[in-house]
Amino acid sequence: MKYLIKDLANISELHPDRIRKWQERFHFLRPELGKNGYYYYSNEDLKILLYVKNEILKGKKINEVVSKPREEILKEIYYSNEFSKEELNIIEAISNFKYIDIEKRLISLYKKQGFYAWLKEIHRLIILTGKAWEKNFITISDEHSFSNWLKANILTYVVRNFPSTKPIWLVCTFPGDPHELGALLHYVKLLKFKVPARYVGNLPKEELLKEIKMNNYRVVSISIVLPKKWSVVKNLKAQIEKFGSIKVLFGGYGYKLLKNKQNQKE
Ligand code: B12
Repeated sequence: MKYLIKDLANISELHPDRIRKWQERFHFLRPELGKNGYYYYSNEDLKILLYVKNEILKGKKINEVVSKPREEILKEIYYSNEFSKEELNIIEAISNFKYIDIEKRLISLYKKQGFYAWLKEIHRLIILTGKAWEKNFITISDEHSFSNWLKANILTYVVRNFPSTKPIWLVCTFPGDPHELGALLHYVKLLKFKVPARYVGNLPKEELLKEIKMNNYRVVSISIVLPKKWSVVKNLKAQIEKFGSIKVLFGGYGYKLLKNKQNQKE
């Protein structure tokens, strides 16, 4: 991934003039000059810039922070115990779009250790990507493209391994919640248990209700990740149950939090 100075400014929330000044004075960034006359910065430049900013926020002087050679700063960032070496390789592959390396690992894991090891590894990749984003090792675009690729990868696996049958079980996310991966993993587990299920991901509420009303689903699984109020969850459940004897199940990270909160209240 290559960045223009305005991208660095947007991500780091530093003024472009300040970044330019630091670059001229301290030389810790090494942009390449493009044929069009623009400077292009690398992922490493971005990481160093964010590191310098954080150190200054902690109270250090810029001269002190950049007195070390660039290579040493990079080493410090990489080996700050946030991630293991193996995790750093994965993160590097994600930020350089080398998904093929990750795909090969997933295929080999599946062949050697089977379905549950494969599923566990995908779960680990999802969480690792989130942490890498939080720690500024990858951008939000990296996280989005990687999770889209993971989604495609999982769905391809489904098409190759499970016969299509008329579904009786619908799997979706809570309307408006873009976190589809948890729902998708839940769906794959259902298929593994030979449940004829359909996955529709994130639908607007009206479309979801229409889908349930028009088909004879016996169970609907709704995955909640983003925080929801109990009343909103109960309301959706009641709206679905009006269509007949349909079992409505909720699950996911946000649902676990909601239930814990509810239990504390009682
Ligand atoms: C991946 C991810 C994303 C990806 C989602 C990609 C995708 N297509 O799914 C992207 C980048 C899009 C994203 C965006 C956002 N995210 Co996000 N994201 C995550 C992350 C890293 C992982 C979530 C996940 O997929 N978990 C893995 C799944 C597999 O776990 P699971 O949900 O528990 O599901 C399992 C079981 O529970 C079960 N299950 C799931 N559903 C169901 C249903 C039923 C019925 C049953 C029985 C079981 C079941 O099966 C699954 C497999 O075992 C988490 C951080 C984290 N470490 O968890 C943040 C996190 C969920 N995100 C968060 C936030 C805030 C956002 C944003 C709002 C951030 C922002 N500021 O922009 C945006 C959403 C913007 C919007 N449009 O609203 C917060 C949520 C905070 C909260 N709930 O309190 C988290 C926790 C990060 C954080 N620490 O703040 N995110």
